[in-house]
Amino acid sequence: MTTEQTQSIQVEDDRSGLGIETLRRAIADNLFYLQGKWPEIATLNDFYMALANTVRDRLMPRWLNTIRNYRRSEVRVVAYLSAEFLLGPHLGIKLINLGIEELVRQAVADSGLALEDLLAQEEEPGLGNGGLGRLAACYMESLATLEIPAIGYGIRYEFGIFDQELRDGWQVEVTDKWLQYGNPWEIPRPESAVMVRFGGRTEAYTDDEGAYRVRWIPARVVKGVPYDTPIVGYYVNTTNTLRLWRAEAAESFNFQAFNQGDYYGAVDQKIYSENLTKVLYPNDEPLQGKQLRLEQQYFFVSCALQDMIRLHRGAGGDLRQFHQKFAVQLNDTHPAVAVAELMRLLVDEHRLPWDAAWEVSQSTFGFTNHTLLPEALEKWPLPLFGSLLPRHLEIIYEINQRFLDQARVHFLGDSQKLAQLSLIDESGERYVRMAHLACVGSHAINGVAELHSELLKQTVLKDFYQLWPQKFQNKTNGVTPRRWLLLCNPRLSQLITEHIGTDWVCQLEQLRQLEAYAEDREFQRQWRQIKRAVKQDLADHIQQTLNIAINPDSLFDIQVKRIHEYKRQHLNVLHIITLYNRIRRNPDIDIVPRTFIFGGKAAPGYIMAKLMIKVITSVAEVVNNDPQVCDRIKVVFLPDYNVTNSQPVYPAADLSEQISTAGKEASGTGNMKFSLNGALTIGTLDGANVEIRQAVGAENFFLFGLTIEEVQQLQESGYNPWDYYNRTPDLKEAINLINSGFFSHGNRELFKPLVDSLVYDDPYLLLADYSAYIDCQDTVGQRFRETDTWTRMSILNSARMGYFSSDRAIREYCQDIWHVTPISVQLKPYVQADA
Ligand code: 9GP
Repeated sequence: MTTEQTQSIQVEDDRSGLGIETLRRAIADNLFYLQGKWPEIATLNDFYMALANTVRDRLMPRWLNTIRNYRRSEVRVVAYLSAEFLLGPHLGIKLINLGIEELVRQAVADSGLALEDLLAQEEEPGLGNGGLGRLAACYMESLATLEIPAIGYGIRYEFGIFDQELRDGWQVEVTDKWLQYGNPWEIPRPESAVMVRFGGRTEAYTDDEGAYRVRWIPARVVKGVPYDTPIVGYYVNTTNTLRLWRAEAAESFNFQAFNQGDYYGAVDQKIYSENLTKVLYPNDEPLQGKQLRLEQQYFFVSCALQDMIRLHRGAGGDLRQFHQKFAVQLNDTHPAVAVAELMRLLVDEHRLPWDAAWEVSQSTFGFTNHTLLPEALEKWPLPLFGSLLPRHLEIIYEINQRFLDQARVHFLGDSQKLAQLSLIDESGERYVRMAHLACVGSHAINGVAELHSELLKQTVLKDFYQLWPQKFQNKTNGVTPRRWLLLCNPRLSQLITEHIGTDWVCQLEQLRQLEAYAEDREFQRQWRQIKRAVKQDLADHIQQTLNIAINPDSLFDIQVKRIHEYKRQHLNVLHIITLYNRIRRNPDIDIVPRTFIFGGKAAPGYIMAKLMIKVITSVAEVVNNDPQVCDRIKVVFLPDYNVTNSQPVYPAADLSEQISTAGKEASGTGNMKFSLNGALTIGTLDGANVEIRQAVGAENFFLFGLTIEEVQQLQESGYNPWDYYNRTPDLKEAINLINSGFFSHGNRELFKPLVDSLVYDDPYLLLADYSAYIDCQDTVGQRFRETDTWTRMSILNSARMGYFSSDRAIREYCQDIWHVTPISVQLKPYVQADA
């Protein structure tokens, strides 16, 4: 978009000007009036805040005009309910999506500053753990770009995912303080606060018309205050809202207690309430007994549904048509209690008959499952659930009874099947099964990659699939090309645009035109030159921050993601040690120099994952300081892996490690970001790897390892890792070296739990996949030496990744689940009377 075009849609308002001098003055004004500073005493952060507010002003007309659309009664709005939104830094993507990056860069330069320095000031909102939260962020961006009316609902955690520091090679968690300097991207809306109840009891009564009803008498009430963040689409006016809720005390100061001299008691309620949205729960930890987590889930779901009902009624809507106004997506089981809450609101508060309310609810909800891991399928102990949400438990019983009556007809005489389907797990201690509640209450259920969706039907949701095959769908994940190519890899983006034009940014399939250049010597040379330059940037960063010198011409072999046994970072470590042993055995051996780069956080309570970090950093210490090998192997652990830190990493990869045990990774999205940026993948047939391999071509993907069927067979036939250990000399040598204390200053105890788990148990089959992995890595090394072949494969990877755009995924959700259509937003000056 040209400057003229950008300007032609501005409203007549003195804060939307985009001239360079106007922008420079706006930054100076904001510095003075909002930050209360003049340039000489302003910090870089002051300038960042001034710039952020300048940009925010410029998106305001789009945002307000978009909000006007939600209010139109005939417009169906997507409501994406997610306990996590991992947005990443705002400023960079907003500049790109508004098409004003170069103008702002110049205005900032005219103020004597560098845009990059201001971008680096932003504390990203780390309101998510990893893939699931980041997916929600990609989807919000695509919804806006595709001009779909949508609202994201979630929690405004005061403390997001912890910051990770490394001390002596161990992960240390440090509190995230993303709000410490204020957040220019949000607007609190206290006037739209809602009340959320907890605990207490229920009581039956007869209403004025003689009908039997139930009322809920809560033990306490918390106020939910919305904070709105604009999500700007790419070169469109649509700017959707992410509405995050903060808990506050309904009455923040208890004067009765204060007057009686109980000063601390007087603020108790405030502290209790605010605790609710204090901190994000790290995943990968057992949830049972974590009452606060259930409180968080119910809190934001109740806020969201009350908000939607208010909006619907405000537009004159009838609650029997609520589902025509809103398509609500449940992002995993975290918001599943919404099914019971909507029923409560419709039946108890708005007096709809049960059957009508149930029809509305089922037509409203869709449910996305993101994992097959049993420990992540939420279930809440009945006593905990009942004491916190007594009315919801009654409603769930009622839903269950009606559901089981229906299922009974289908599975005549099969009481075991009914027990398996029930919303209540009664096999031992009793639990509410949240995935079952989500399935029963939704009209559509989807997995996040083809393989995962199939496995859902065969395993965890098998019984539901038998009952309702028509409800099941697949929606393979996608990532937004704006952040994950255009923003994070400007050099490559420019090269692509020079050859195929700009359409790829919104139609990623257009990348296929690059296939024509895959053999072109000059294009290959430019492609390589860019990869070399971004690798050099990362190498410089690593040198500056970690004081490790790495060779930009070495093969950058990267594994960045949460640390988890199923993701098998320790298999990668076994390969490093194998190479190390080869060099020690034969110092003149000719191997391709490699830099192994890791990044990722371990859940604070996941001891084995933390030990995996320690083993990586310990191997790094030895290898990087061994003069015999350190010009051929380097190992780097990048601390505090988050969205900001990940952006320079994907473009710099030669090799992307996607090596989970087959059947464990639902999809993965990092795999897509790497491949889009021209990395080749070494991977198993797991999650979206399967589809990535199909898309890029088997010859452009390094496949290894057991298939799901082979994993199952091996486990059923009695897998014995000890045998693999004994009969594979290189493996034995690598494991023995860890066990000997070689990497732990002679301490043989340190890694014993990790080694014992591998040789005696190995639930994720590292030892069974080891040989195939090493062989495949040897092929990678050979292929990397064939520079032209490697470059061609790299180009073809990018060229064929079009399918994995979040725009494609969102179009599918819109068509198959939400039944919503785009509506373009007209920019009118914001006039009160028209609102
Ligand atoms: O583990 C999955 C990951 O494979 C997937 O890409 C992501 C987005 O769909 O969701 C992750 N699941 C969770 O974080 C928790 O269920």
